[in-house]
Amino acid sequence: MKGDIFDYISFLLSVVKGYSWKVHMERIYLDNNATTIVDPKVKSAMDPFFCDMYGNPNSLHIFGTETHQPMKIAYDRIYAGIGAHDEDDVIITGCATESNNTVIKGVYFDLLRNGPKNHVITTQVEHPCVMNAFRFIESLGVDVTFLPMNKNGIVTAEDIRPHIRPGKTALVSVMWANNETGLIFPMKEIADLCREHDVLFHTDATQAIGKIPVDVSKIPVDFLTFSAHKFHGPKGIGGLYMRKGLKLTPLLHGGEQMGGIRAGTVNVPFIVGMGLAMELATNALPYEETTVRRLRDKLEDALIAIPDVDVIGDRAIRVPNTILASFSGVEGESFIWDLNKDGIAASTGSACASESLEANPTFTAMNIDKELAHTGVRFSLSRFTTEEEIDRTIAVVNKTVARLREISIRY
Ligand code: C6P
Repeated sequence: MKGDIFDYISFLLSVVKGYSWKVHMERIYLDNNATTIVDPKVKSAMDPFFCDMYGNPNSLHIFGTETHQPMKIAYDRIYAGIGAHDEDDVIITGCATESNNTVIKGVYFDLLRNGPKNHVITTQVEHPCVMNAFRFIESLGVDVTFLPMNKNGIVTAEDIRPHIRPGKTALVSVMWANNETGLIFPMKEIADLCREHDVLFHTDATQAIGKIPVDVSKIPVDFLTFSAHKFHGPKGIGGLYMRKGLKLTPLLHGGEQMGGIRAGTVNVPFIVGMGLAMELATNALPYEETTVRRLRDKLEDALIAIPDVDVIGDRAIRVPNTILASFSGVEGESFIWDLNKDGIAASTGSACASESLEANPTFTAMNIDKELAHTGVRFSLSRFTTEEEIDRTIAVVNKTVARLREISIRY
């Protein structure tokens, strides 16, 4: 009861605070690698499937069958967005986390648990949903190689090659683009290397889709995973691409949905939303490459003009929207907090590690000084970011860094 009253008072305070803040300040969202705004066109396209066309597509009556055509359009858009062939499979899941777990645990059950193969390779900068799934299968007896980054902050095929154990390595898993640095890994050469050695190749493309072209007809990956909310679709829906002929033991057993690989009633509104979001994101790639990149570079140039600020990774091999910078003497959390007070949302790195006080693991994997690792801040733009927002961010960042350095004992 007492708790309820406190909850209620704090709710009222937050409403009042939030309201006055909104009245006085334009908010600027530069945390698009954590999640993105749903494109209003996507939201409108989803709307009819909540209260009008709400049937279960597996039902035989009109309520079910009227969802088939919109679902087909959505599937076509998803297949086209990643260059999938009709005979490949795209399994719809709840998020990239689920897709990645399905691949890693599926490969464990199918190839590693009883077979002669007992080894997999991944990197030290994968998202926790990949990293922890690998740690889990490691605890079950699989040998997992976690590769460190080279001097450019990535791993190449040549870095991977010596670790492949003929007849023993079942899977290589390397993300397409890193969520914190934005660095792009050389997919084509890694995929070719895996082919050459008859090793399955999985890539987590969550941060690549909508930022750079992702085309599985040109790059022979076996499994590719993604999440709609990273490209202006809704949260709570993702996908798993599987090359033609591949099968996986499912994570969720149940009905025959998704060919039995992912049971559970199909989420029609979200599939429709993800389909349109994928199409819009693919169509907007030239805009990402020009305008978003120009705005990102403008912000980046302003950051590196501040003394003792470094940006991680060569911008030529980064997705066009991301900057991870270290600000010597400025503790990352304090910086984020001050930006937030000025209405600017950035992050110290991956949103799901935001409560950890450990040094950023990506910095650690890149061998960056421990002290600097606590000063990392990620700015991630989107096609909804405006020039005015970037100009205001530059002014606020300059003011904030100067203020925090004045009171810093480390600078
Ligand atoms: N990264 C970030 O702030 P879900 O939550 O399942 O939709 O996506 C997980 C995920 C998987 N792979 C990569 C490369 C990701 O970046 C993410 C989400 C966010 O960096 C939230 S932790």
